[in-house]
Amino acid sequence: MADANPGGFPHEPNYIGLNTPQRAEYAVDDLVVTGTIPDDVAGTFFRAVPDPAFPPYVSDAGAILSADGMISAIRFAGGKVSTAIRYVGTARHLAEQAAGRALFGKYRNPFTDRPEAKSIDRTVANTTPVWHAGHLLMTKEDGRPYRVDPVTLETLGQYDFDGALRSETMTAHVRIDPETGELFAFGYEAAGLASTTISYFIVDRTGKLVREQWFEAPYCAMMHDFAITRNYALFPIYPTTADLDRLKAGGDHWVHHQDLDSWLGVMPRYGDVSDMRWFRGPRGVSCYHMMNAFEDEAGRIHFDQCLSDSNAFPFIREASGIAMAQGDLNGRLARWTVDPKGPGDTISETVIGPPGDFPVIPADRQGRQQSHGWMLTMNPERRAPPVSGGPVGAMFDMLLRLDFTGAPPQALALPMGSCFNEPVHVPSKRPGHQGWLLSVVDHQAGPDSFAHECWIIDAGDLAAGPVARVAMPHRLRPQVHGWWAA
Ligand code: V55
Ligand code: FE
Repeated sequence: MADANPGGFPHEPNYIGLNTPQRAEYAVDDLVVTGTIPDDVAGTFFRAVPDPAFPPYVSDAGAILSADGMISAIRFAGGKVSTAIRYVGTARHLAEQAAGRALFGKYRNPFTDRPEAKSIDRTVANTTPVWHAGHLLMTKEDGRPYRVDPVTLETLGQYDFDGALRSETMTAHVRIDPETGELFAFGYEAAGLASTTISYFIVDRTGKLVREQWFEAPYCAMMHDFAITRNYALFPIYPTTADLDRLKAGGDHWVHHQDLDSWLGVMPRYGDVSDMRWFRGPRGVSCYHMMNAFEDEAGRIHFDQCLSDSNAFPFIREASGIAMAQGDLNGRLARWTVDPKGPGDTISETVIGPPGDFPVIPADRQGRQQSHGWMLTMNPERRAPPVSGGPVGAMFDMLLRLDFTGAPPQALALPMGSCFNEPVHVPSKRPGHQGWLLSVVDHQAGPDSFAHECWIIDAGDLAAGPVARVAMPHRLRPQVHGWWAA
């Protein structure tokens, strides 16, 4: 086990409370379970849990996004549960381990690195564990993924699809077609820091990269997620932008622009990037995660996203001189509708859900119209501050099931001092059953007192509360994304 003393870290929001560095690798079997684990829940809940191994030498509010990737596994087998967590052995992490101190400076600004860091790949592989074609990849949108052994959690090296990938980057939000098993992905800043080049690539169900194309974005934007339908690939561009001269001057990677247009790039998913059509969206909006996208019978495309009127991350608004409070962002689940064959470049927006993030649908609805989905939100009736933590600074305390066929929403609200991490969906083998949601729930009892449980919730009956709770053996920092591997 690594030294778990967080000494040397600054007393700043990124390093205190729920965000306190843990720096501990471990494996623990036979976790204590309360309730009954459903038979359907047999497999591994992989989680990306960033944790800084060394105190920073620069002041950087964005450091919450550049903590070293750790891969956490919660395994369910025969009614027993075990867990393990390990650092991803990135080139950056290994170099800092060897040096015994931080070598890399501000979030996504290599010009702030120490001289020894020059020419060492600086991605931290901390965002999503992606399971596809028997490969477990730890991803981060600023670089190429790292391959991790799904059993030992040992890092097998950086992954370029057997030499086939040209892009310098790959998104942490891939989309897997439920019928073809193909993985659709992209990378922005694909041709280098602050470049406007985007790669778009397809990996077949055996893990072979079969096609990669490059195209130019209207400007260099933070493209955190994208979407597919049966026939299209959809690339949203929101006006959070990077600039090489600002980076060279030691500045922030991202500045948000309230007065710049957003865009949705639409192309046939097996087509040529020269067929891309750009639809113009509202100015100044921002989104991290899409719930889904699909085509209707008339051939129109619907694109469902957790949208807000500015960037949801306070440190990015601050760097941009934008004085908007979190509560004034007008968050909403927004459906953008475009006609890929019609004239014009306009997007029409319909609000289909409340503010929130971490949207989830059943994997077999990817790219198809979803009848329901789940997401996290803030309990509008909570009378006390939320738990502090994560990149927004406040953790979600309510799980929602939204029904798009007309049924009322369902909610599971946590008591004060508790919060959800992003759930994963586990399908059920029982016909008609909507499956299960797994989420690590953090409980805060005092400024530095936290306990964590993995909850298993009936995805069709949220209000019933967890059917099983697994006590996690150690303190955990906030998770970014998770993945269920049966
Ligand atoms: C996000 C997370 C990131 C990142 C960019 O949740 C955006 C959004 C954990 O890393 O680098
Ligand atoms: Fe994300």
